[in-house]
Amino acid sequence: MNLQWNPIEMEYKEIGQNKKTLEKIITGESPALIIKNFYNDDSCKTIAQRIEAKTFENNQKIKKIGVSLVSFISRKSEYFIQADALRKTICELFSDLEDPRKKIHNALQVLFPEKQVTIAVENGKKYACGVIRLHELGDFAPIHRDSARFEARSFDVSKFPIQLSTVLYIQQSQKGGELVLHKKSWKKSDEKYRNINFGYSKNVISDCNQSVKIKPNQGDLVIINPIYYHEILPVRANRRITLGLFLAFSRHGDKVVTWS
Ligand SMILES: O=C(O)CCC(=O)C(=O)O
Repeated sequence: MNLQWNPIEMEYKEIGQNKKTLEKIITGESPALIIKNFYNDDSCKTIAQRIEAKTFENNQKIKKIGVSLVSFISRKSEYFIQADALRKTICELFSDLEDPRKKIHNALQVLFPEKQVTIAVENGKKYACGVIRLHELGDFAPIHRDSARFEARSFDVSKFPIQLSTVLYIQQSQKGGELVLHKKSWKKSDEKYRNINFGYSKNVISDCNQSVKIKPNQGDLVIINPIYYHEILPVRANRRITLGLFLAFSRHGDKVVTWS
């Protein structure tokens, strides 16, 4: 039996030959699927420069561009208003470039040929599509898990039993900022370990005997099962920039829906 818990790596051009691989991420047999060279390096640099310019324009630190559902758990109508309000801002970052969100949708369509992949819609309202997260020097994300099924019960996306997370690395920090994946999935009784602000105390993984640290390159796309605990180690050099998008589906349903 293979006791190693290692990520699976493949080149972007190979995804069509590896449709079954995602199953290993869903079941937790493997911690992550890393699709190497998914998005063009020069386009990543252009997006990073546009974000840099934006920060100066605003003359303030921005940690996020776009809308993330988790910030609107109890403010559903506000979520949809903000999702619409920020669509243009996100689109502008990708103007004249291949839209990485479309590329992610196309890749998912290859991985789920029997389903239709679309941005989630609820009562005619479109969910947000993609959130850009900036981690500056010293920033980190504590141990956490993502579960719309548990956290976002008033939203339709919570009805899908299987949720995955895609992360595109637009800029990688030269030092630190690794993603650590723990081989332990969330259960309700873990809520006692929850931090007041965000994430969980280290005690939540005290019975976890396998963790893996990954540091994908700029342009790589990573797919994880976010019900498994994960964390981002402190950034020790330049800014780390990612684009995140969730997807969810049911085994026998005909749809894969995405949102952020
Ligand atoms: O940025 C990463 O590497 C992982 C993102 C993450 O922790 C999350 O989306 O919950």
